[in-house]
Amino acid sequence: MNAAVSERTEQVTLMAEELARIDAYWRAANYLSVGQIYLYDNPLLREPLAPSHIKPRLLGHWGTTPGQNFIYAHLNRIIRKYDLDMIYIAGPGHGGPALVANTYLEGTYSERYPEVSLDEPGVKRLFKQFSFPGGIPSHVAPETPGSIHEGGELGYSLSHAYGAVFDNPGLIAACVVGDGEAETGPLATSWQSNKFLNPATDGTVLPILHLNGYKIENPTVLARLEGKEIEEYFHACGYQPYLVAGDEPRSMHQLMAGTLERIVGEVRAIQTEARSNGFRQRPRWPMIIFQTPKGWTGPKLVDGKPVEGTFHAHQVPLAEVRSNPEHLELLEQWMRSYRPQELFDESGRLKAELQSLAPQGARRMGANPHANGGELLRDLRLPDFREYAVQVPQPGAADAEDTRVLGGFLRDVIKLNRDPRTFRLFGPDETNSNRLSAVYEVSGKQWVGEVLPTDEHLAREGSVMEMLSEHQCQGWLEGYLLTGRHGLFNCYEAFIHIIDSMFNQHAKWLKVTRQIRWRRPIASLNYLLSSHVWRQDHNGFTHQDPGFIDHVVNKKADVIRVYLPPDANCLLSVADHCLRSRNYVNVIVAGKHPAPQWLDMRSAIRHCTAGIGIWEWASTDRDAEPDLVLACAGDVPTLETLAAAKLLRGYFPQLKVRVVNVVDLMKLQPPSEHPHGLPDAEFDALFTRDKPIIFAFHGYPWLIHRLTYRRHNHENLHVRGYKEEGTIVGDAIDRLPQLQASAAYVKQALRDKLMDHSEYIREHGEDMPEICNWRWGS
Ligand SMILES: Cc1ncc(C[n+]2csc(CCOP(=O)(O)OP(=O)(O)O)c2C)c(N)n1
Ligand SMILES: [Mg+2]
Repeated sequence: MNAAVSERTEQVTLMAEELARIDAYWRAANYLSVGQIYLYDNPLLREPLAPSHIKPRLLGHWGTTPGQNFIYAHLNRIIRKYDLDMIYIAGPGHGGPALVANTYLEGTYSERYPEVSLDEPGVKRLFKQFSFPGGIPSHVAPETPGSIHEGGELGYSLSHAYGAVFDNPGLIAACVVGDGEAETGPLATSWQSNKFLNPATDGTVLPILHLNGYKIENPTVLARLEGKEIEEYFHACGYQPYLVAGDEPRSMHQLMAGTLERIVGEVRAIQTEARSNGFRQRPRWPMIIFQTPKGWTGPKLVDGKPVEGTFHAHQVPLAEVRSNPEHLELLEQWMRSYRPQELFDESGRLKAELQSLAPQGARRMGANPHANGGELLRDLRLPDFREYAVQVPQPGAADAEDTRVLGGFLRDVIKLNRDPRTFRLFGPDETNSNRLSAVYEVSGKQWVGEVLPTDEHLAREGSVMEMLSEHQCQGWLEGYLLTGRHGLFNCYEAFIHIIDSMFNQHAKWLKVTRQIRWRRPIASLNYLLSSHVWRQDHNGFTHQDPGFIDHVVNKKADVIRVYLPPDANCLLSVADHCLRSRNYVNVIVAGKHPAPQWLDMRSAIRHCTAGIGIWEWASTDRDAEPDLVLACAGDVPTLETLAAAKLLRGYFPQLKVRVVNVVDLMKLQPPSEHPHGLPDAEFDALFTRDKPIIFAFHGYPWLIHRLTYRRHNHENLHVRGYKEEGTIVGDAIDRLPQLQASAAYVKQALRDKLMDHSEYIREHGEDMPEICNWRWGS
């Protein structure tokens, strides 16, 4: 890249003394970073380096680290100067040593972990623990003070940053984006977040593209753009890019300091304008293209090969320090090049004149409460969900669209939590399609791009966030939750798979934070999956996949919950519960089509509180042992099960059938596996120890087997899942020997009915009237 991206004046921002101090601070961070990667002992190099001072296994990523240390030191300066409320998001989270070093230098690390003290034994401990058994991860992690972003899986930094600043007008999220990271799909789309950021009511993101030229062993696409392409690219994305490029520390300090001053001025001007005169137009937010050598200040040549400024600097530039004296010598030279004796005092503590470069108290990026969102979290103000109840005088006597009913509740959740706004609804352009449109009665979709008169429900400021990127919705929501707010992601069931991996990472984050005492619980990540698999025939095969539940259930039981409310009142009860919960991922699967309603609100609350139960009104085994258990989970399987129960009643009046409905899927697991699990005795009481069970399930059948394989009656369990051929009644007959004699006629009638039905559908394009108009009570 050779274009100067934005005109730069050669001004002097830093006086010589300040420049020397900020450079020393940077050197201290670099020294502590290299120490973490290599040293087991002799942390301040008080004696010549020997192989015994080196860790047996060398791990860590040097390449990104010096650049991030440089950025952090300069952000500290600008925070202090302008009293900024800023958090730091490390996209290349493999630069763990940088964040650990900086939070240690500013004092937050030792506050969180007193054993890593601010003296020589503390430095030794800091080094040893890094990527060491029983120590800390090599990446920025939940353990790292000041982080809301793991960064191990690249791609989500900028979405997290934007999520963090929505409705946080005073906050700036400085977000370092790796130039390799920038090639991922999620990151590439996240530049567009600026089309959704309101300068009056939201905070700011300062993207800093870390253009160090390389990934693991390839150049990066952005680093090899030509001419003005990179400038034009970011300009077209709506930013004002500033280039900070070079490798000579003195001029780079001046350039970075000057650029940051200018950017703070621009951000303030944008915000003041929008906050005093109202929103006029989408601002052109500044960003930095930070072009420095990968592994800057590290070894230039190793074994005759260039390292600094090449992909060879990505991880551990000197790999054989213990066995190769030349490498050991190079490491010692490298570490001494930072002149540790000028940086740390006799006790091993950062010298006082350098300590004063860090911001104070909660302004330190490692101590900013936004990065430990639970500290700021307040309960939502929730309306009484009972007031949205569908009147159900008898089971099946009313019809409703479940998600539309929920929409009324969510509308009022939005209304009650608008000032300040602490709740947002996210979705990839499906909020209306998922029938949550009542929310638009009180709030629009936030959008700061051009608006045409024919557009609907767009607003400069609103609680609904829609962009056609599941990654973006997920990333925004995570950032919003991690900074102490609440939200819900509504999505088509089939396409939620797109963020499988992001879900994994968030679930891992939650799991780890449970073990970290200073991390306060955050609001749960709530998914509402609608437009589900059973009602997508018109959209076709692409829109059908219930496998997200299987994926979610793979995760640690203490962080995941899966709910399949069978009707609207149950959905209301479940949603209310999920919005109150903390530190979970809640998956709710619900229908949006008109469907019979089964439970009045009182019964729904009882049923959902228990999570599983017998539906007495649908069962015929009251005064005797059941011959058969019909179980169901999911709205359509519930409907099919009830239809089967009714048919069986007609065909075999003497048969004792028990209907069990499952709302909380985790009830099926033993309590040793999941805290919601039913004790074995209760499970046996519901499902019997020896009677056939036919379980109609929303998703793939093997999930139910997986959850119940340790239960007593598992060998009698037959699960009918998604896309199963045949009928529940047919299955029942096959499993009840006492019916065999009379069953042949019934089976034949069923077979004929199925044939008539498929013929009818092919002819008319919809179900037969007797199916459409079927009612439980009639
Ligand atoms: C999604 C994802 N794919 C692959 C990797 C493996 N990986 C770790 S670091 C890295 C290179 C990152 O390059 P860049 O973002 O430019 O960071 P930097 O150069 O600052 O180290 C890759 C591919 C990953 N962590 N995440
Ligand atoms: Mg890179």
